[in-house]
Amino acid sequence: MKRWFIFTIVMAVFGVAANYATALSVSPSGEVVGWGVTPFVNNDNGVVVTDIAPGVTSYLQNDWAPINYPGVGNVPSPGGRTGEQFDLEEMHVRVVGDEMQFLLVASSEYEATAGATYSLGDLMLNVDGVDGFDYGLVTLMGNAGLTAGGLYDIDTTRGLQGAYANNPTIAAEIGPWAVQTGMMVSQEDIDTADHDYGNPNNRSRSWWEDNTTLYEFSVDLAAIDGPRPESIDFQIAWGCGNDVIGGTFDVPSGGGPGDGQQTNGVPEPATAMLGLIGMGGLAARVGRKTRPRR
Ligand SMILES: [Ca+2]
Ligand SMILES: [Ca+2]
Ligand SMILES: [Ca+2]
Ligand SMILES: [Ca+2]
Repeated sequence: MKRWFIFTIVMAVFGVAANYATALSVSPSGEVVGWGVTPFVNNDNGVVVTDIAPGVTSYLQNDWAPINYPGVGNVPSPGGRTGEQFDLEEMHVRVVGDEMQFLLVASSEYEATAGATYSLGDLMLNVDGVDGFDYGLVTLMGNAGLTAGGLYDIDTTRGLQGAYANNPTIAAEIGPWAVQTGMMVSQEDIDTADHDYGNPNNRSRSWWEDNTTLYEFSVDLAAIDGPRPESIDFQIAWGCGNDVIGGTFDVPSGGGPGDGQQTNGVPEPATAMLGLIGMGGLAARVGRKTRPRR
């Protein structure tokens, strides 16, 4: 018991240190450091895979859109090189301890232009299994004057701007793209990085994956009201509706010594101990990262 406790303390310190080292960076070969993810290595469209990096679920939508846009089909609107500016290309999701992390791969940093300039929306989350987004991670301070990186318990949301606001099919398919009002329940930094991916798929337009922006968003699952969600629907869209990426992520149960105690019916430790145990679990999970998820 005592040895286990010391192990937990050591791993907690290790976990905290690892937690602060989250600045997003990309290796010369294009691998996102700390994620083990190299964008564009898997060229499938509209699929979800778990074999790009251990513990990571990857939603692949490069050069593709889940919406069939008038005149161009399932590509970011309005198609071609302008549409590519709106391409939300990949989302990679994982949970480390109580932190749910999203790695978004996109063509533009917060704003893109097609006639007018439009903003990237917030990361909208449905956590309760009932239709409708419950929380939103605000991605850009300019959207509604809310705090960037803040996780908001949603009161009201914003509908699409621009032409697709008047297309009832597309407006309904995307729904809200940003938080209008709500209560901030936590806040974490948003990290970004840029990388030129050139022509990863040997298509006839090499420059379209240059100037790729990588975003890392973090959500504190402990800040979400109620029991830890078993699955979370997420979505992020441009305010104009020119592309949207989303999916359902199955949240792993905590794992590690903390969860073992709880499932064995041991009385709940004090809040501080929960934090320590969570950190131990985090470090243990990091240590097991070579184990494939499936
Ligand atoms: Ca693309
Ligand atoms: Ca896309
Ligand atoms: Ca909901
Ligand atoms: Ca691109």
